Amino acid sequence: MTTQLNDSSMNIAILGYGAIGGLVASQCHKLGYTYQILLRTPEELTLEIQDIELQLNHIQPNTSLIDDPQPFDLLILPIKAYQILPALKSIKRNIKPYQTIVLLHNGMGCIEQVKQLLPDNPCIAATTSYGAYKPDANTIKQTGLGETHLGWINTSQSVQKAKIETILSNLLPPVFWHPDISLALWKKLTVNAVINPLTATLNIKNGELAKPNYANQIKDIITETHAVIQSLEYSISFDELSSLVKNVIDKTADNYSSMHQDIHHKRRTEIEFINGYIVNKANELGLQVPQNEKLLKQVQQLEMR
Ligand code: KPL
Repeated sequence: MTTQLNDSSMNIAILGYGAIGGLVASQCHKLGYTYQILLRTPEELTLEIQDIELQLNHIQPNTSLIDDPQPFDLLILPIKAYQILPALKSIKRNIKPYQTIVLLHNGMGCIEQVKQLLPDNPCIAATTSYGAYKPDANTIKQTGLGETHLGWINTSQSVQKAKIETILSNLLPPVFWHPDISLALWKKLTVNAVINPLTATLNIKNGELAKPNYANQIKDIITETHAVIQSLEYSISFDELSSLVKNVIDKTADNYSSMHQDIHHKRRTEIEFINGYIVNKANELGLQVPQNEKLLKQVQQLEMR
């Protein structure tokens, strides 16, 4: 169930219109929220969004330049992990301390950097399992319903927490709010650490990973990641992580992972923020993660080709 927000006092800015950004914009449109898409170059946009029931929606969102945004209260960043810091640096002079930043990306490693750059801003980290892709620049196809996990990673007394939580809860439902988002991020990281590099290096759809010939490699990646998570004292069992990964493989069987698509389209991947993050954490903790290291190198080699 969604809650209509009948006042327009909250302005939402969405950075770019990637697949998830497009879904967020479409939902803002449906709910009558005041929103804008921030762009690097001026553009009049028409987006075609095909929802999970194959229904087509056309939206013409307000747009503004990233250097000259219209006023906003909430800035959502549904972009690649490696784009977060450069984007926030380029928009920093237009960011006021009362504006809430929402990080919505695959991988880990950005939170500390964002906190350093914008120490006074309220900030939320989110992770979603919604599936979507863009067959061309202005078309977004939703491939799966997911769920979204969110948690405040920086807060201030002045921020209108309840209002912001209501808005975000309506955008990619169902949502789960966590007092500490870290474990939810680690769970999604484990899923991505298995599915993304394997599908990218083997050039297969997610569902292929259910075949028995990949079972040992998957088990090794999860074992390594689980050891890192345990060393950080987050409580989750190996079996829970394994069934989470298996569930996502089954639910997204017909999808190409985002990393597969990035390699296919010769784009940079998020490998440094996924398996690379696990390798860095393991090094800090004195743990060995050879499978994660191997996949990191293999994907980096594919990126260089
Ligand atoms: O998040 C994903 C991705 O492709 O990046 C998964 C969950 C693996 C779905 O494809």
